[in-house]
Amino acid sequence: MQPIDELPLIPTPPPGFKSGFVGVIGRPNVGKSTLTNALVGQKVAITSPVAQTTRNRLLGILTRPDAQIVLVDTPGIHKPHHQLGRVLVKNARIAIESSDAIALVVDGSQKAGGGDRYIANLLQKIEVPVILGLNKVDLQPENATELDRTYTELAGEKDWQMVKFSALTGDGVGDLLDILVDRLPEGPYYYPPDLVTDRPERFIMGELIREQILLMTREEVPHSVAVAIEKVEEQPEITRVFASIYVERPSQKGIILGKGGQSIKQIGTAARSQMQKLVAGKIYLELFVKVRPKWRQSQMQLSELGYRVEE
Ligand SMILES: Nc1nc2c(ncn2[C@@H]2O[C@H](COP(=O)(O)OP(=O)(O)O)[C@@H](O)[C@H]2O)c(=O)[nH]1
Ligand SMILES: [Mg+2]
Repeated sequence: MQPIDELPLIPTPPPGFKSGFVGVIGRPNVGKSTLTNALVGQKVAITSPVAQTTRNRLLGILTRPDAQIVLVDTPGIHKPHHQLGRVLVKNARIAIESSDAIALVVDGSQKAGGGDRYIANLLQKIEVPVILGLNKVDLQPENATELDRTYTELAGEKDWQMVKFSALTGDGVGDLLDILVDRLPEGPYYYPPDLVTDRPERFIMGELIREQILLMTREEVPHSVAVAIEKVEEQPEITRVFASIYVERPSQKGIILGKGGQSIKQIGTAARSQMQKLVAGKIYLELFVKVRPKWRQSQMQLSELGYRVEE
């Protein structure tokens, strides 16, 4: 018998196998996380109409017989105002520098703007191939010639390949995938073929709770929220999850709880039904709301809550 440490967890790839890291880059809200999920074929990243939904660099892993693509979903690139914002943008830059290819995602339902050009100029200085991905084509107006031209120009300047798709409907996502595989070098399996993300289940659970808070609360509350999974008790029939929701002010705690606890109940119910897809058996979810003033400004509290600059 083979000793256990020699068992092949990661198989040897067939000849000609392609693999690599693809940085998914773009302004906030253009659909980077939706695209990551669409390519992986499973929800690994949370999405919402609120800017800065994605806070941690997250890998979405897609394996097919001829290739393995490791998608690096990043927070959007923008001008930072907070310590948290600075950590997010710095991590996006690190992702750019360590990629084999870049998918620059833009909102194809609107003309190219200053934010897109700012990122395009950042990318001009790097060596790796860039694919310009026009997302949200399902929202394009009937006659989009003029709109498309603003992007063909942007891509033309830098000699980038351009592709149109909708991450939401899945239309055209296969074309993007083929282009990405085409651009990747030959390489090994970086991760076991059945893995879809590098994040532990606990992290995804916390994110699914945060997603519901983003969807149900408005204005300044979303950015002030962090979720920590305190305890997971796994039993054959049921998984018990205890999570804390951190906010910065007592007024925000009030909003999350809602009248007579109505909002927190709704958040819990919706998050539980999403989490149900992750585990076999039933889920019991208990949420606590806690006030931690200025957690976003404190490097120590940021790292305690799992936000780190990865160097
Ligand atoms: N109509 C439409 N909406 C999309 C599409 N892709 C993403 N969205 C929506 O745009 C919003 C932001 O998406 P998200 O993936 O969180 O953006 P990110 O900040 O770039 O990661 C969400 O409400 C998505 O549902 C698309 O192809 N079509
Ligand atoms: Mg995102």
